[in-house]
Amino acid sequence: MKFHRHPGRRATVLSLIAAATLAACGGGGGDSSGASAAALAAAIAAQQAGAGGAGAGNPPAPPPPAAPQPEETRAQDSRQFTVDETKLPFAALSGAPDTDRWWGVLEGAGYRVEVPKNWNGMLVMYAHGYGGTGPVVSVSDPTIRAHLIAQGYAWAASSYTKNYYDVRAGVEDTNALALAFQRIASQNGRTLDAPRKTYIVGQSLGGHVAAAAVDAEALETANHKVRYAGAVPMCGVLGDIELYNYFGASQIAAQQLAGLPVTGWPVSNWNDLLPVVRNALFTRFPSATTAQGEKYKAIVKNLTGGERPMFDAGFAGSMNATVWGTFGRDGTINGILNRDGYDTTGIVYQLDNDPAQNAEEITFNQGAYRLHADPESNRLRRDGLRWFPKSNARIDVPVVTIHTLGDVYVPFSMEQIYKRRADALGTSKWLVQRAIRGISHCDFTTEEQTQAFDAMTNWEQNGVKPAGDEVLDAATVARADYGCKFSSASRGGCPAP
Ligand SMILES: [Ca+2]
Repeated sequence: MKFHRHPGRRATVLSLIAAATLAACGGGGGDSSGASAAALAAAIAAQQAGAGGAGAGNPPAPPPPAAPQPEETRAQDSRQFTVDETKLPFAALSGAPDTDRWWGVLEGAGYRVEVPKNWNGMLVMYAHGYGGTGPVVSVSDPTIRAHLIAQGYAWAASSYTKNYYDVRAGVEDTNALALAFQRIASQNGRTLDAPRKTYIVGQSLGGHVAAAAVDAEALETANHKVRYAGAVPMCGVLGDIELYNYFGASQIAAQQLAGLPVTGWPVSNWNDLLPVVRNALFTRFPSATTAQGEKYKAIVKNLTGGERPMFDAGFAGSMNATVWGTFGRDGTINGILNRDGYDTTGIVYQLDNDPAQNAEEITFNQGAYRLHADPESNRLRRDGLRWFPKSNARIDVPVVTIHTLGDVYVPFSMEQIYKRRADALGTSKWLVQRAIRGISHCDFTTEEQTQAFDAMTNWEQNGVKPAGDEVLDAATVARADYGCKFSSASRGGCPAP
């Protein structure tokens, strides 16, 4: 049992002070100057150690480690968030097994923990979705809470210390809570063993947190390190920055089809252009399109996963408006990055379902304004995870994902991108993906979620690899019954099994 798992916090404070000093001097904290400064410090330390003289029989003291080169800061670092502690207490579920329920604040994040009296020795961390940009952070209970405690699992959920799209905070604060599990139990008068296994499940941004938390890169770079035994990212942002590339590409396509092509980024007068672009593409937004709007719809279909069931309803629904709500922004993801992170250089716009490029598509692609991410925008950091953590698919534990087909906000293409990454790394044997016939974002039934969780745990505990869906074969994904295998029967629309 360790009570002192907080070295990262003190280091961060020191880094901020040092970074502020550097910024005042106009220094940017580049890698090369950092390396030379560290070398100089080491040389001075070695010289001092030598000058001090080693006593007879004593080996010379090793030089003290050089101070870490401070990182630059960004808008997100100076934003203040608070926990509303009156919202932390939570009640037992009626009809559920008897549990202990604890809540509090850990390192600036609110948390809830629930442990069955008859605990099975395993812990499930729940990572919540995007919490908006407000100043108060909130805890959410797992969507499969009843199932978890019925099975004897303990669960814990962090509010994260920060709102905005801060997956770095999500991973660090969720991991910090997992590491504090025994201590929290002890403080509440219950002595527990360390969890035999710790899993992580999450939705949307929390799906990104879950995928990033089981990635080898998190074990290498996070300040709070947790070795998870398995993960269930649901409706997750599994393509990390590719989600934002899709948002940028969508705005560029919409403007070009409306005859108001993007000529610079960000589009500072987007609010003026919005009604014109929208009216050029929709007779009723977002459910009825013009002829140009049909082309936009085809482009979005192909950017979000290709021809597939539920897409039409998803495009006509509120998630399309949510995507349009991101238009007009710059490439910093609201201050999560300092420099442009959007990149559309790899985007191929398709006006039809044929992967080949016809003459109209060639012209469209040649005319499309291209966003180029600054290579420094999301580089590895010296003080923890990347600002926009990667879901590289560098995995060696079971990962079972679910994703709705009609979601155009965090689209099904996230699953395809993640699968391609796993294929390229040879890690696909650890990945099972399930298509769900929902039309919105995260609109799963409880059954679809509990089945995915049970599939992952049965795989991890008993070696029984579960079935999943093929996500990359276009003909398979386009089938009318695609997604029927793992969608609840209550949804209807599928042939009887
Ligand atoms: Ca084509």
